[in-house]
Order: sequence, then C-alpha cells, then structure tokens
Amino acid sequence: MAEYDLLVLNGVAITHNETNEYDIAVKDGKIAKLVRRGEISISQAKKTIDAEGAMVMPGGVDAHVHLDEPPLFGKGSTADNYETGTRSAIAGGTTTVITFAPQNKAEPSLLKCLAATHARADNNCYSDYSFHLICSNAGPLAISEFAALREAGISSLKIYMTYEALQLQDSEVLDVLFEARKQKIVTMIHAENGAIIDWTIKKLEEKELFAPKYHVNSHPPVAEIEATYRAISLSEFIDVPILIVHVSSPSAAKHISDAQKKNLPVYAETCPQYFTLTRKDLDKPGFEGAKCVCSPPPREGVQDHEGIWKGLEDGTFTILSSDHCPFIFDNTETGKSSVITKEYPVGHFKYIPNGCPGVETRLALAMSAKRLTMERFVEVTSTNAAKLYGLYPKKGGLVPGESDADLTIWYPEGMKEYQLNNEMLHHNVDYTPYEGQTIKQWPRYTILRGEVVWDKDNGGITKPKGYGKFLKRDTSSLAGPRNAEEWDVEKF
Ligand code: DUC
Ligand code: ZN
Ligand code: ZN
Repeated sequence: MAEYDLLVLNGVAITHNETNEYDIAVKDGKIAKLVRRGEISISQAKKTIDAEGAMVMPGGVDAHVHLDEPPLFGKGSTADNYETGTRSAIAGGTTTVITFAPQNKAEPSLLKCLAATHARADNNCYSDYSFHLICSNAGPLAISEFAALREAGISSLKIYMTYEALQLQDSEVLDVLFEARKQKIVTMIHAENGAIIDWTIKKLEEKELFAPKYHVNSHPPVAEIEATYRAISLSEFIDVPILIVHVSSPSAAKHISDAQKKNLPVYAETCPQYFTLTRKDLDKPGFEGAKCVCSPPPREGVQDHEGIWKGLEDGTFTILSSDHCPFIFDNTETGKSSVITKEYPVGHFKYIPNGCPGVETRLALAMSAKRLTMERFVEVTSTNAAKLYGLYPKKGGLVPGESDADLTIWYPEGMKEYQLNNEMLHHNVDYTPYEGQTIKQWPRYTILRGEVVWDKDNGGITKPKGYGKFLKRDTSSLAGPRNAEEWDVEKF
C-alpha cells in the first residue's frame, strides 16, 4: 500500500525562513515530510504532482476579507458571498481567509453576530476560513462576551475610529483594549480620524465638489497619521497588541516603526492597492473612478508606493492582506452605481461604497512586482497572519506532522505572463482595478489539506463548495503585552 497520499516533486520549497529543493510528502491532509529532491520514489504515493522546478509555498492566508456584509462603508452591500469569495481565494492561491462578522450598532451582542456569520458561511466555502468580530457597539454585553468568543475560537476583533455606523470613541476603544488584554485578543484598528474626514467632506460639499476623485481629498493623510499615532498611544497605555489595518501612508508607517523600535506589540498591515494604485485612478472620466474608491484611499504616486514597499521589506508591515471588499460597479441597487441620482449625476463621493475586490489578485500582484525575497513574501502573505491570529503552524508553514498540507504551487519561472482581465477571475464583481496589468506569475495549483482544489490548466476549480472548514483559532504566537502583570491604574 502507498505510504503517502500525495507527493509534490521537483519543486523549490519556500517557507518564511528556508528555501530548498525539497520534495513534499503528504499524508492524511498533513505535511508528512520534506526530503531532498530525488530521495523519495513515486511508487510511495497514490498521486504525484511535478512542480517542474517551480516554487512551492504554504497556501496563502488572507486575513482581511469582507464577504456577505450589509452596507457599512457607504451605500451598497458586498458583492461576494462565502461561496464566490472563497472560490476567488483558492483560484488566487489563498487557502485560508479570515473574514468579518459585523456587529450592527443597534445589536448589543457579539455572539449573535458570530452565529449569524457562521450560518452565512456554513457549507458554502471553498477555502478554510475564520472570522474577526467587528465590534461597533462596545457596550457591557459585548465586552462581557470576549471570553466566550475565545472559547468559540475567535482571537481577534476589528474596531473603527471612523464611519458613523462603526466608530468608537476613545473611551470605548480603551474598554475594548482593556478586555482584549485580559482575554488575549488581538485588536485590529481602522485608524482614520472620523472628525477630520467629516469636516473635510463638509468643505468639499460647500464647493459642490462631488465626483469620485474627491474621496481622496476627504481622507487626507493627516486623518490616517493622527489616528495611527492615537491608536498606538492607547494600546501602549493598556499594554496590549494591536494591528493597524490597511496602512496607505508612509508617514503613518513611520509612527508604527517608531513604536516597534520601542518594542511595543504594534503590528501593521498593508494591501496591494497601496503599492499599485494612486489618486489618479479615482480621477477618471464620469463615474469610472468609483471603482478604486477605498479607505484609506490610494495616495499620490511612486514615492508613496516606495514607502509601502520599504515597510514590507524592513518588517514594519507584518502582513500583506487584500482588504477584499467587493461591490459591483454597474449595479444601481447595491453596487457602486447606487449613488448616481438625478441630484448627483456623477454620484456623490461620500456615499460610494468603500472597497475594491482583490482576494484573487493579492498573491500574483505581489509576486509579479519582484520586490520581496521569496522568504519574506511567504512571511507577509501567509506565515505572519497565521502566527498573529493563532493559526500557526497548522496554517502558514510546512512543518511535518503539524501543518495542514496547504500549498500554492507556481508556474516555472518565465512560463506564464498574463494581461490581467476580469474574465479570468472568480469573484462576483464586474471589474478588477488591475484590468490590463501585466502579471508575470499565477498559482498553477492550490492544494488544501492534501486535496488539489485549483488546477489552472485542467478545469480550474476542482472541488465543490463546502470542502472549506471553519478554523477555531488560538492565542497569537507573536509578542503580546510587555508586562505580564495585571494592568493597574495606580501605576500611572
Ligand atoms: N475598511 C475596511 O477595512 N474595508 C473596507 C472599507 C474600510 O473602510
Ligand atoms: Zn477598515
Ligand atoms: Zn476591510
């Protein structure tokens, strides 16, 4: 009888700290062993894949994905549900997504939101998945439920410093951070100053400036820079780990790297839109610019992109996520075009739903840019998200006996080049912000728990929905509070 279920042969295995010509043996959905190329015989396995010298990595972990959400960030609801969003993920080499379970401000319980999100995802997923709770009502019930969330396998929350429907005041942020510290929960923070944004919107409206491009003016860098510094200060006061999500501004990143130099447990995320898009992408004829409206917005140009790459290279950014937040462009009910009215024929920027699709293009865009060492690429696109959110080494690694056999196998160098177009993609969106862009690589196979779920040259998606499973998560394995003692107000 064959000893292994699957052998991946002739690949270059890459993890966050090693690159080697290893063949990979898989048994019962786990990585069984890594052996020097050629040291294992194909007769030992039921099935083999020849990687033909290409890179083989732990499957991508995308820790920032919005699926099946109601209107939260302007008008319009997300276009992808758990079926279409996770289908898109595996077609782009991502085997695990962490999506959001949103709490409505009128709903005091987080556990209820968790149950409702489970119901939307159950039996619908192609990739494995977990949830971050979005806490928009940090009242006593929500706070008292943090311990139960941990038992339910949720070890992270997201909070907002802007958006009427979501914003917490600083005292509420402190309430969340205080309990998060007790329960060993990582708090993700959308760091933009809501008051600065609202005030700037009024100034634009006074001048009757409504086109999509004014979204950029209404979210000036200072809103992100100030809120990032404030979020870091509040987390330092409570001594608790935070992750600043979707950082777009190199000046905000500077606050983050200064905090990291002080050994504060401050983590950060950026996304491909912040090294590919600029404000010019929102300044297109008519309403076209709405396709690239997201928050924070894309910044000025090459210098900002360079700042983002520098942060990815030097470790300021812990993770590279997609912030996949999809809205159909040409849909007047729930999509971007729902903000076009008689009164506002080119829409009004402040109502445009904020977000862009990107779960499928995240890995290929970052790979094609050829800026990161391959080990760093694995670290920011897979391993660090798994570590930060309590999934490592089950996810994000190739640890024999411990890691799920989740693999992304690329094409051999130079074998594929594409003009990216929306028809290639598997999301439920009618555009990609990256239409026409040259892509030098794409995942050829995606393997989830030992099963091929994506085979680009042989039919694409190969497993039905429902194979993806919910992942209960543990405590973060990245550094936590600096002081192990209980927080004590008398120390201040
Ligand atoms: N924040 C997100 O995380 N996603 C979409 C919109 C936003 O502001
Ligand atoms: Zn956000
Ligand atoms: Zn988001």
